[in-house]
Amino acid sequence: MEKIKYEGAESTNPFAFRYYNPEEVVLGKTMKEQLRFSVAYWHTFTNDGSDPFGKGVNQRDWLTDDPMEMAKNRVEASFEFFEKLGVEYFCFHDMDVAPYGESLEEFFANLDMITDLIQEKMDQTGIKLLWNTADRHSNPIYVHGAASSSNADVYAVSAAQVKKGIDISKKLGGKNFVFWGGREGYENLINTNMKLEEENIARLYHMAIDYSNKIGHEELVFLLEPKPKEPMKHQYDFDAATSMSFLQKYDLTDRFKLNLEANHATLAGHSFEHEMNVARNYNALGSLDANQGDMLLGWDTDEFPTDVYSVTLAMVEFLENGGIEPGGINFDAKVRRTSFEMQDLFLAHIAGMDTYARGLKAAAKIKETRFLDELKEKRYASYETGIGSDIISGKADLETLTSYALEHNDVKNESSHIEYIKSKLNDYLV
Ligand code: XLS
Ligand code: NI
Ligand code: NI
Repeated sequence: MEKIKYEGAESTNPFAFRYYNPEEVVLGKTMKEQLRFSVAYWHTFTNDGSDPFGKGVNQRDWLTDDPMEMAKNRVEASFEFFEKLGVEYFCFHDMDVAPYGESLEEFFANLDMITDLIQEKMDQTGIKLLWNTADRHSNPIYVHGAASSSNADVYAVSAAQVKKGIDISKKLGGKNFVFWGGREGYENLINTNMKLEEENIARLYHMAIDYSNKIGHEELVFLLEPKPKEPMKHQYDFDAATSMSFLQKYDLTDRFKLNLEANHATLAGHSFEHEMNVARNYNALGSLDANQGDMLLGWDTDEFPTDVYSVTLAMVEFLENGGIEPGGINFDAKVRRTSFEMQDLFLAHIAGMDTYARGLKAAAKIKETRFLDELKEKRYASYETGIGSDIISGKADLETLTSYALEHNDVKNESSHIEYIKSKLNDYLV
């Protein structure tokens, strides 16, 4: 595989970008600076393509029987992949990069060895860590959860993994650390003390903040990643709004923001842009897990994003947020089982990157022409003057509003003409 280059929309080379042109300037920044793409280690280098009905199918030339050897092969393969793809960031769970072995101690030693190798590669290539996280869901000890476990010994192991994760983040110069709920939630409320479990999770997050400060890693942004279900029937960090009220309740908003995933939004019955809008309103849009779900399926299919319409609306929120640094756009996405060749890893990432590039450009045009801004200004114009501005400024109360209403009860509403607006929106996409 050669290095993937931008060749323009007319290119028929499948191993070329047709829209993602890293050096092209969009709204004052290059696409590369705006989008900050990241590869997810788990889906790209550890996933074997198996599903509940069949064994792994993925052809990968780093597979061997010796787990440590394989972990090293993966580091080699991954940095070759990042460089050839032209992606500057990557993300991983502790379990993705190093084998657990026989004990927690052995796991930590394996992690030290592998992260030394990763550090070397980072130094050689300039590729950076977007975020890392502790996988506190795949080990069988987490059967009742991790920080929400009914077993305090399990809580301790989970805390040790978080500590190690923060140490690794410091070692590799990570700017963000993700907490995705995993098994933090419940199957049965009848045997669950939800209040205690949520308080314990909050306690762990405070310990994480304290420890990051203690080791001089106080720049680290913690990111909570909402998801409504899967693996648990009910996940505690259901969606952006639920997660923000959790963070506020437990006084965690100073150091925590959200990592929002497109497919998690749709599982929660929201759109990706809805979740981003909620996060923005709390000044808590931290990073994005880019993928898409299948509206006909009810689980986290983690498909590569190819839906330009949805990505454009997400990019509108992204630009409203002034970009996403120090977060990024991480492809938390896996190739379909039928795309089992090595080269599919390139094709899938190219598809996702081109889709985001098109979404970014469409959203930039929407922003430059003030299409949605004007629409909203006009729609809410009644709050600019008169009684509306009294409501906004706090001058109005129930009595003044009542006397106003009695005099103005001949209310006139305006049509939204939403069909015409949606048709105009299509002009930005096609
Ligand atoms: C699972 C999550 C997970 C997080 C990282 O659904 O998306 O992959 O991003 O733990
Ligand atoms: Ni994710
Ligand atoms: Ni997910």
